[in-house]
Amino acid sequence: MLKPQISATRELLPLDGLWRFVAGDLDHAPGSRPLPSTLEAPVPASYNDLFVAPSLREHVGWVWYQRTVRVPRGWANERVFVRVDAATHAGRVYVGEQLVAEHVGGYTPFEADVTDLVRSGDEFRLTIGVDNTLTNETIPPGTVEVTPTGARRQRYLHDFFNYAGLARSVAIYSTPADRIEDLTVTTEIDGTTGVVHVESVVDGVGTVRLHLEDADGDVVASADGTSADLRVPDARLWGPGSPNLYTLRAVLERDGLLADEYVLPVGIRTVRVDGLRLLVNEEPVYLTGFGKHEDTPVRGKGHDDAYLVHDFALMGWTGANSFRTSHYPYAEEVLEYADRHGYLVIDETAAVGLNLNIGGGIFGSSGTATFSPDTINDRTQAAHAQALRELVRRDKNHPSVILWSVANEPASNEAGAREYFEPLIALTRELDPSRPVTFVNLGMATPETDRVADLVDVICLNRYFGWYEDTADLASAEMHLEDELRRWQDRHNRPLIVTEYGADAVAGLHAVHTQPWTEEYQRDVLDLYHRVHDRVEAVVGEQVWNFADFQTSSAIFRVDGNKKGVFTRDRRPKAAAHLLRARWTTRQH
Ligand code: GCB
Repeated sequence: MLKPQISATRELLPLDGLWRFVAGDLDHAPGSRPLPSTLEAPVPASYNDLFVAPSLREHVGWVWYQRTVRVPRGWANERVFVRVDAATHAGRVYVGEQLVAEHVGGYTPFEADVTDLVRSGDEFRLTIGVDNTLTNETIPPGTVEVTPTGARRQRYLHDFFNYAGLARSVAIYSTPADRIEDLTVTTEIDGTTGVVHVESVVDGVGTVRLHLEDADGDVVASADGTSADLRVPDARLWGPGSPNLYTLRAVLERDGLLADEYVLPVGIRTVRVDGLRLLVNEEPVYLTGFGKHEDTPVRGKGHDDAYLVHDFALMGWTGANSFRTSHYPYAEEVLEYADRHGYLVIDETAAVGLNLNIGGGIFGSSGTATFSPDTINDRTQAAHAQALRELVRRDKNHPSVILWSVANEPASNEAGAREYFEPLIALTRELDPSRPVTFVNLGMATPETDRVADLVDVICLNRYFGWYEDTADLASAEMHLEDELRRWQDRHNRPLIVTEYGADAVAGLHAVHTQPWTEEYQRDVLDLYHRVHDRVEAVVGEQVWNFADFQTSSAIFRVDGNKKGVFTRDRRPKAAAHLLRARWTTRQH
């Protein structure tokens, strides 16, 4: 699904800014009249932390956004689309009273062709409903319970606040009647020649002509057709720290005239697994970096270019070369930035919390089977498959994305896990045979009890020795970590990435003794992992949990959120950040 853009033939009108806003069910048909409220909410932003009323922060169900939109005068002969980059977790779009789009899944875009409903130069009322409800059959899952006082309360199994609303941009855009609907780019390297394979989907009539330009704007290769190879002699490869990008100019010609143009950055690179190694451009890579969150004060999960740039600046300062989009697909702007700045990305679906025997990283057995007709079931699996399709459809052209993560910490040790995951992993490979696939394993599923790991190319492990286990006993933590990593290596003989390791630390809390929650303790936990990573051959990456402190649901083991950030929520470094910088800026990868 191509991101809207301004090109020689396309226009884009962002609708970011303040929208009228109301929470709750409407007593009239959506879109039929102005919203009955004086509240206004910014787009993009989660709505939860904007206001002071607890009922809005903890709201369960639908909220409504509305504004008027004037269609640019010059769009008379164009097709017009409404595009929503994300509505968390379900969205409905109305043009006037007409329902034009419905979508489930909170972190991937959707759109509607509204050409027949709007007129260039005229205004229309745009209303978007957003539902934050999570059930056993959504990705991520959750359950709505009724409290003793009769209030509805959303429960969920993931350890981050259930921020909701329109956290990414909304826009209308135009395309010509004949248009390029989709482009799929894959790359290979043949000696010193880069081969760029482009599959185009055309909606309408015309001939596709492709031109690849280098950074100076010179055309280095051209080809025609909906399935074409562009060969680039002496290609400058895209890689970690060397973000060489070409520009693919895809043109649709009809009767010798320009019908449509779409411009796409292209990085020529390969990625594959070879034994214990993860290879990018046939060179072994070692990932350093973080599991992150889209999380900032006030905005919640709202995309913000200032935080985008600052977070990457801080990651660069630590020497990180990678991150995981834990635990959902991030805004496309994040991946575009990673492409331009040479970061390696593990791209994850929102399948987090498929585990009824863990909550917020805390082990505990509810005794309920995770995979069963009443819990995580066939319909959850169907929603999960759709989440994978939409992830790959959106992110397939980003060179920064080197690994698809199917899920975070499912109950991969429980009965039914293999039956649930085997088709999903196969689907991911079918959707994109060009990238390796992973899932992120949790500590309860050991090499001996896990039922899924042999199905993936790279095994990602979240481990909390020194925090949830071996608390305040770092010598045992080091021994147990090494022992377990070696068991994974021996059993599966494939690359391991430690995608989570860390400890909570309250910034400013210090101690000379081994004292959990202090900055020194957090630093020492990371340090012990590093010693072990360096001793175990199969470990090809380390991503600390987390880049920054983030908000969670309220719990007695959370202090205004999760404090495992090496930066505070306002992005100030804790002692651990300096440790990472010392290691990652000097380490030979
Ligand atoms: C985990 C989860 C992550 C939590 C983390 C923790 O294993 O993947 O979402 O935030 O543990 O801090 O408990």
